[in-house]
Amino acid sequence: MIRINMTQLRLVIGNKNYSSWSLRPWLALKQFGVQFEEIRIPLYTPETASKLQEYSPSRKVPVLLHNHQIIWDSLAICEYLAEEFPHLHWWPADKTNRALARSISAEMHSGFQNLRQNMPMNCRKKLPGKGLTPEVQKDIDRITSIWQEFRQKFATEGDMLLGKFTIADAMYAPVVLRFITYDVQLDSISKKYAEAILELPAIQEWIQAAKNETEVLSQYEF
Ligand SMILES: N[C@@H](CCC(=O)N[C@@H](CS)C(=O)NCC(=O)O)C(=O)O
Repeated sequence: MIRINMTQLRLVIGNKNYSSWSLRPWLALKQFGVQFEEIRIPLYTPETASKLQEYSPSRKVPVLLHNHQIIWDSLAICEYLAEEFPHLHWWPADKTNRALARSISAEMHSGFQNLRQNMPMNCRKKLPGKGLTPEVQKDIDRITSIWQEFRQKFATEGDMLLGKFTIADAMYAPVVLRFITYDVQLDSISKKYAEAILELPAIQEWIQAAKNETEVLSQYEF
């Protein structure tokens, strides 16, 4: 049964060590200074299905609960937040740049399956070289070509993909954490962008919380 008694923003997430989709809206909320309550449901336990069922129509995380509304799926949640708090500029103000930001966000949301499958997010671990198949390298090459193109284009406007932090950065932040875990070799521009993401206080907070978690999901450990 879906709980409908809700007036504040609440974000339902999975394990911080493993749930890359949860990190995306969580990071965007933190970056834009929006207060929210966090509901963490550890994934793949005997209780997970019944707990997810309480909140999530898709039985997946993340889910946002706000003003009697349930919004699920990371990108839909970010889009909802952008409409709900427009003064915070979750997307670039310029229409052309907004379309670019949306294009790379959608590309992340619907693609890079080889990377996702072979290099699952695991903030606690260091697994240099693991999972690096030729198909994964193709995903990495596409991601770093996006980072290079955007960082060169918006170099004078800030350290993030389109200068200031936008939803596009929230979408790519988990990739930065994967690149660190698997020690993926990066060109200098991509390395600098990865470092800028890693320096965000909210990312540090997430990593620290992930390290404090005790659940171990064997399917994401090699
Ligand atoms: N397209 C969804 C993907 C959500 C997703 O796959 N979430 C995973 C955790 S990262 C999940 O809830 N898995 C639980 C399950 O599949 O039972 C999004 O963008 O939010």
